[in-house]
Amino acid sequence: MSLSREQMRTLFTNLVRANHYDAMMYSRVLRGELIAFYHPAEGAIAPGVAACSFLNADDNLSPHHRGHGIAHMLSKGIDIKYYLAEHTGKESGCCGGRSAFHFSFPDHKVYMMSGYIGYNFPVSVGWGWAAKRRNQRQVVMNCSGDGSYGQGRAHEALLMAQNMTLPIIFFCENNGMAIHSRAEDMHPTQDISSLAQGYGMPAVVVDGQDVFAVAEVALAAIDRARDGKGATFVECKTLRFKEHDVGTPDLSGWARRSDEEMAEIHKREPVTLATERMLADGVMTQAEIDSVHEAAAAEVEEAERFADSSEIARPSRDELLAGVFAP
Ligand SMILES: Cc1ncc(C[n+]2csc(CCOP(=O)(O)OP(=O)(O)O)c2C)c(N)n1
Ligand SMILES: [Mg+2]
Repeated sequence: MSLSREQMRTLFTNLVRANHYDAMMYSRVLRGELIAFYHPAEGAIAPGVAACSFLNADDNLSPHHRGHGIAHMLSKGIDIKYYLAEHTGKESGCCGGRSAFHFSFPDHKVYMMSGYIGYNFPVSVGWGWAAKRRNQRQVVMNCSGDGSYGQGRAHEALLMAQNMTLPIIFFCENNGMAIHSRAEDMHPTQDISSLAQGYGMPAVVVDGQDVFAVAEVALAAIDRARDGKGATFVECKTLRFKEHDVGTPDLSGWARRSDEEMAEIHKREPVTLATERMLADGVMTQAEIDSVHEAAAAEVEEAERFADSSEIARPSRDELLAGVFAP
C-alpha cells in the first residue's frame, strides 16, 4: 500500500504539531508549570502519529504514556488545549482538572491513561469484543511500550484477541528501554512481536523513526481489523532521546547512556527524516514546511493561553469523594 500525497501531508503536519507540543510540555514541567510529571516523547513521536492519523472518530484508542499520548490524540483529531488545561489543574480540562496525567476523553473514545503499565490490554479486549458483537466497523488501537509486554495480561489479551478474531491493533512502541532497563535484558527475543507468532497472530516490524513506513503498516492493520479479519501486532522500533521522565536520571542499568550512543540515536530524528522525504518526493516545498511549523507553534501558544487563562479547579470535598469507590 502506498500513501497518497494528501496522507503524507497529514502525517507530516501531525508530526510537526506533536513535536511542538512535546517541546512545550518538557519546558513547562521544568518550569513547574505542569501538574505531576512528564515522559518526554522526543525522538519517539512518529509511531503515535502514524497509528492515529487515519483512525475514525469512533475508533477506540488507548494512547501510549510516552509524550502522554499527545501525538496519538492530536492525530485522532482531539483538541489538545483541553488536555493541557487538565495537566495544569484547570476547570476547563478534559476531566475538569482533576486528573492531570491520568485522564480520560470519553467523547473521543479515549478511556483512561492509567498509571499501571499494560492496564489497556484487557480493556482493549473488552472494547474489541463489544465492537464485534455489535457488528460495528470499529477498531481498537492499543498502544504501549516494550516494557508492558512483560505483563501477563498482555499474553491473555493476545490469546483472546486472536481466538475471538477481535478488531484490535497491538501497537508496540519499542524504544528498547523501560525506565533504566534494556529491552534485550528483559525479553528473550529481539522482536517483541515474535510473541504474536505464538498465538498465530500476524506481526510486522517497522522502522518507528519513519512516520510514512509506520503509517503504511498501521493502515493495513486497521483495514484488516475493520474488515473483520482480526488483530495484528505492529512493532515500531523507535528511540528515546531523553530521560524516562523529567527528573529521573537517564541511566541504562546503573550507568549513564554514553555520549556515543546519544549521538548515534539523534541521527534518526523523525521530523528531520520526514522533512527530507517530503522535499525529496516533492510533496511540500520548504516554504510550505516552514508554514506548517509556524502554524504548529501558534497552535501550541493558543493551547497555553487557553490553559493559563482558565479557572483553577477547586472541587469540594463531597465532589472529590463522589467519584471514589470504597467498599
Ligand atoms: C505495573 C507497573 N509496573 C511498573 C510501573 C513503573 N513504570 C512506569 S513506566 C515504566 C516503563 C515502561 O516501559 P515501556 O512500556 O517500554 O514504555 P516507555 O516508557 O519505554 O515508553 C515502568 C516500569 C508501572 N507504572 N506499572
Ligand atoms: Mg520502552
